[in-house]
Amino acid sequence: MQSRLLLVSNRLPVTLTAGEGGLHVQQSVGGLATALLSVHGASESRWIGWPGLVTDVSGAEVLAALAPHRAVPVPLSAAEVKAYYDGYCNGVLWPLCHYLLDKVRLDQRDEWAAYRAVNERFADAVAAQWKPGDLVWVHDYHLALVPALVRQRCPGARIGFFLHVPFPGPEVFRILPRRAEVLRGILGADVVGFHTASYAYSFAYACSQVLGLELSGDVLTDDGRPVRVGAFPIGIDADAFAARAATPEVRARAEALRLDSQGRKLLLSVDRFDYTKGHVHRLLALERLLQLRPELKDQLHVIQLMVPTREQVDAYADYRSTVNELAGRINGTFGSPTHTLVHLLHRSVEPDELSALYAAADVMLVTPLRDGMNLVAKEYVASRIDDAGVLVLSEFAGAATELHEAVQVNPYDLDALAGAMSRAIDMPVFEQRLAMVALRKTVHAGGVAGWAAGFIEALEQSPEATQGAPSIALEQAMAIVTAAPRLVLVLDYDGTLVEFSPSPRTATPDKALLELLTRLSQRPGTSVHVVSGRSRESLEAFFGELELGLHGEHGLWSRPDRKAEWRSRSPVPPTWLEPVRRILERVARRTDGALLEVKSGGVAFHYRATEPQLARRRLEELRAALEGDAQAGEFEVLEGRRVLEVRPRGVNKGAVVPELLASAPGATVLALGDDRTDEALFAALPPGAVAVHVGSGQSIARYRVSGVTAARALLKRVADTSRADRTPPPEALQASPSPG
Ligand code: ADQ
Repeated sequence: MQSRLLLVSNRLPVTLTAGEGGLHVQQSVGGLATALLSVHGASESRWIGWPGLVTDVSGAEVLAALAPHRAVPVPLSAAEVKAYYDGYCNGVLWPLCHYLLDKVRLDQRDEWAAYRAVNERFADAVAAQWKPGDLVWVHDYHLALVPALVRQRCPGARIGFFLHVPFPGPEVFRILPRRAEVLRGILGADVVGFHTASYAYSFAYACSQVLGLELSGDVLTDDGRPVRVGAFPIGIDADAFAARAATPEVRARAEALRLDSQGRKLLLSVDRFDYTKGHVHRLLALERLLQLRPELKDQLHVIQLMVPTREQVDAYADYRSTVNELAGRINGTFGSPTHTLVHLLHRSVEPDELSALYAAADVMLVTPLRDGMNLVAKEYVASRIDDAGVLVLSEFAGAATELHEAVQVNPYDLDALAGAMSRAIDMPVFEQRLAMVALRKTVHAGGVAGWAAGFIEALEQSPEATQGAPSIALEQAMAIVTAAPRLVLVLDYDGTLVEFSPSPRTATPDKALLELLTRLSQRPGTSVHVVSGRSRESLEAFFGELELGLHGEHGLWSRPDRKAEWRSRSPVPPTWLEPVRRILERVARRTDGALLEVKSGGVAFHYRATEPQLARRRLEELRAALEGDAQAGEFEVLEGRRVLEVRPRGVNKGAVVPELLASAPGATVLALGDDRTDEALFAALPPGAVAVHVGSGQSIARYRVSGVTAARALLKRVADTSRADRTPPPEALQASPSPG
């Protein structure tokens, strides 16, 4: 790997504790630490995170303890840990991402403030380490704001973000009061990774619903900046697990565990002691199984190994007593003085002991209510070098998308869960082997090193951040524009001057835009025209008071200057409007998120907030319904950005250009637009005009800027420069461009 990697996660791979005789260093437990250690160990990376200490320890002492691990500490106070970590991360985001809505505490103002402040602190720490060429890889829901905050501090950085937990369906995610900020934070990254394609899709869909962003292929475009969204399923170091399972020590210990079980089947579960992991449902299902098959009470031995976690969060304390009570009830009902059926072990174990438990377990119960991936399932499979044992796996763990041969089950369905346990207990050896051989193949094929390499490769290939950096050719063209004695600006509105928002109704001009347009209109020798698909009423409401030329409904209506009356270029309403409106309305009524905009001479079907697959189906339906009439008749159907427009044939934005030129003979023209409807405008421009496409995608315009921010920056330069301040260099004048 050539670039240096800056790993950023809430916890460092090692946890420091202050004790007698100084600091103690321990390896951190959990899926994220386990996975990233292999990446960190193998490369010249730095790991930025919280070392787990809240007591006062001198900076130098902490740095010395962390230096051998190439770890850079982000200090947190006890109050911050309470508000940021316990409060917002684990009181809001964690249960929300796991669909446990009764545990989500949404009204958390102070906790949110702490979350933001801590994310800022992490971003500062990254910026202090970052050198050009370094890759920044931010991990998990604790640090969702960090990608955007790092981009502000290091605009040229390549930033990746990986979410280790599920991204919930947008209907669930949208209840989060800070949803827009969280999405915007993540979107600061160039590549956003998830464990499954379905989480990636949910994220993209939430971005479209909440922010009005578009997904094309696997790329979301945010203000012209591409953000790649993809599935990168995490794996484990399967060879290492297999090798450990083969050592004499582990074999002997596994044998001892089997002997301890006295011929009974060992049912094992290993998880952090977290309410998402499904301990309660698992015990309830076990109880049900024992009620249905009482003979099993002497044939089973159940071990639940549970690493304590997040004990400061209230929901976890209640959970512990529920689990303890349930296990007690089962033991009281089905155990005997000589046999304790369920053993609850609240602790972490050493790797060899874990391997031996995996190797000895006849049935592995991995039944979380929701889990991003779940590494334990994969670790169990990799440890079964004897090809025996049965994995019972929740459908709601990300691992279920890969481990098809497991006994998959809905953990909320207690009958089904009891049934799955029963099937696993009875599974004949040949069937176990058939499944385990296939599972081992899958787990060995998708290792943790490949996961990290795949993500880093995607990050390295992501396009350079070009925000706000116009090309040299555009710089030269702008020299001509700003020096021109007479200038005509022709500007599209949505997607050019303002960002797309979920509904066209909310995309109103902000104060900064109104000021910019006012300054441009007051610039000597300059006339400014807004040419938009919007109705003349909207344009009048937005800009009626400004000295602008306004052109609505793609040039059907024009008000060339503030004093002029609106006039139309073709008769309104056209005869086809009502029947076409009825067709579109019928479809819009059946399409969540769709919105009909009826104008005087046409109608637009907006589907910005519609679920993408549904939108695709509805568009096919509309095209089929309108196609015949469109070909024969007086209207045409045009697809813009998340909108289908039906409008009079021959009326397009290009129609306004001849009149603008006639009113300002010899003027230089600067035109900006982002949409397919702006292509007609660009095509009608005279030679020498400067046409600028805003955003990605194809265009006949010769120049391009990345998005709305860059488009506004360009216009601001025009406003800031009058002819007197700036004379173009002679070579720039010679390179007089024409729209291509
Ligand atoms: P976790 O919720 O921590 O991870 P998981 O993926 O199962 O869940 O990883 C747990 C890790 O801790 C495993 O490596 C396991 O061996 C270890 N572990 C658990 N109990 C232990 C014990 N008692 N003693 C020793 N070790 C123990 C989060 C997400 C997951 C996602 C990972 C990685 O919640 O869905 O798979 O990150 O992305």
